Amino acid sequence: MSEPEIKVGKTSSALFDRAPMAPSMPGGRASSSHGLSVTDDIDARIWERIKDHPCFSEQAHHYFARMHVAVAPACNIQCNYCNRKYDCTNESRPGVASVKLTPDQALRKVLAVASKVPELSVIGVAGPGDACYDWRKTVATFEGVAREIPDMKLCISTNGLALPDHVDELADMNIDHVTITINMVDPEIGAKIYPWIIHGHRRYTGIAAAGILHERQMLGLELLTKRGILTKINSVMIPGVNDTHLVEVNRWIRDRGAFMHNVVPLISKPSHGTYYGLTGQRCPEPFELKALQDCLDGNIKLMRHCQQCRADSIGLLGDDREREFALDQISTKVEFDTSKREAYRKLVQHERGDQLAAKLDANKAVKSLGSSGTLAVAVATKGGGRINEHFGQARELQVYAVSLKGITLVGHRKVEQYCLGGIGEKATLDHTIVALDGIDILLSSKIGDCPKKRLAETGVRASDAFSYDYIETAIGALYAAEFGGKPAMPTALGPSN
Ligand code: CLF
Ligand code: SF4
Repeated sequence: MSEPEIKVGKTSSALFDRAPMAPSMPGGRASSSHGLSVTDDIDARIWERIKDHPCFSEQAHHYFARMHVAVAPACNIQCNYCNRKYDCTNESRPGVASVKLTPDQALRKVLAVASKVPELSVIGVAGPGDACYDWRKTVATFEGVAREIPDMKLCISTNGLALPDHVDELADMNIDHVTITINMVDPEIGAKIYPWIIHGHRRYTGIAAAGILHERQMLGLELLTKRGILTKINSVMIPGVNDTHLVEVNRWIRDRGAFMHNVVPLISKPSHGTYYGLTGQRCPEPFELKALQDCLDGNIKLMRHCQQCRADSIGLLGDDREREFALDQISTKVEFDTSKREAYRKLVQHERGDQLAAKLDANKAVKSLGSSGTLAVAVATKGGGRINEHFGQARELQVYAVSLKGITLVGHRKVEQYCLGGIGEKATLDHTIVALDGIDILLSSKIGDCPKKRLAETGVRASDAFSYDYIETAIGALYAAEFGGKPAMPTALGPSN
């Protein structure tokens, strides 16, 4: 039986304590209140273009899914964080092998997934090499998808070197969302990230290679901006190499019309066999990443919900389903069934209006308290903006920071599934406790007494009292209880037991 109400007490607020504005970052500024990243600062025409794209809109990622088709294995550069035996680390977790597809196989898989996953709204080519370098396969895939499912959004991710050659074709194919990975604007720094590139049938190394890459990336971005294509810039944060430099990158891309900046942490282990992995290059700590993101916030829209997806990811961000769609289990003749898709869209249209209203109300209430208190809240969710996942089933938790500035999604923490076959694993819980470092409160739709007690011993208050509530509504109520003297009453379906 779970407690109906969280006992509020002194918060550790470690997430805030450990994430000061990075002093060495030029132009550093405190975090703005861009948690309301959907409609408050975006014009209606742009909102129409991003509202169903899970990466370009934080709100959309609660409702819509992307599917990556791994049709582009060839690459024209070498990044020190990439080993080509693995997925492209621009857009994937290294060490996870991709299934490479031909364009025909990709189309068959897209049709099968679109029939079964009504949330699917975007087909992306994100490697495992470079979508613009392996261009013919990218085009053949998109032509097939556009022919069979005309309302599907198409999206690519690229290192930018071959991008300027294809901007007109991208526009002709109605590709409205492009991601370029830009890690530097100074070739001297670039030479520490890229040992070589192939350009115009020639191989370049060192500063010359990085200089060409930089020029092509900036040209590609400018051309996309001219064509009105929405461009997101991914930057890999590499401590001691480009971490403080990313402030400069942010300024360059903003000046050239980028829509959004997504700073992702380097993922590097010796077992990945990459240059950085083998030479001991460290990855940034979560608080370092947050400090950099806070420093950049307000200059340009920031993405904070990126999953660093595999090149063959399928599903809502954070709820990958690629294992359900092995190619050999998909029939050679797939009938595309649109009915589920249409019904789902109608449902979402209604639901997201409610969610947005709840989010705005909760933010208003938090700000109106005028408190200097802060809270860090982790949430188990399967989407829809609700607390709707059991603690024992969650494989990731979304992290929200609450302060005078409002309620902001600041990232996510990967956890292992605690409950397997109805039994909780102690070792798994120990890992989860480490992953919850700095978190004050954990919200899920259900949690057993045993893990709840163990989490409480480590300072994390866990509750399922807000089961199926909107996330922001629950967090707002908790914040009011903590800092405004109001009881934290569950507001939707009430306490579970
Ligand atoms: Fe894929 Fe990238 Fe398109 Fe999204 S992923 S090509 S923009 S459809 Fe999204 Fe994945 Fe982050 Fe990429 S969460 S890694 S940002
Ligand atoms: Fe690897 Fe992608 Fe870099 Fe190419 S662009 S080397 S595939 S991370």
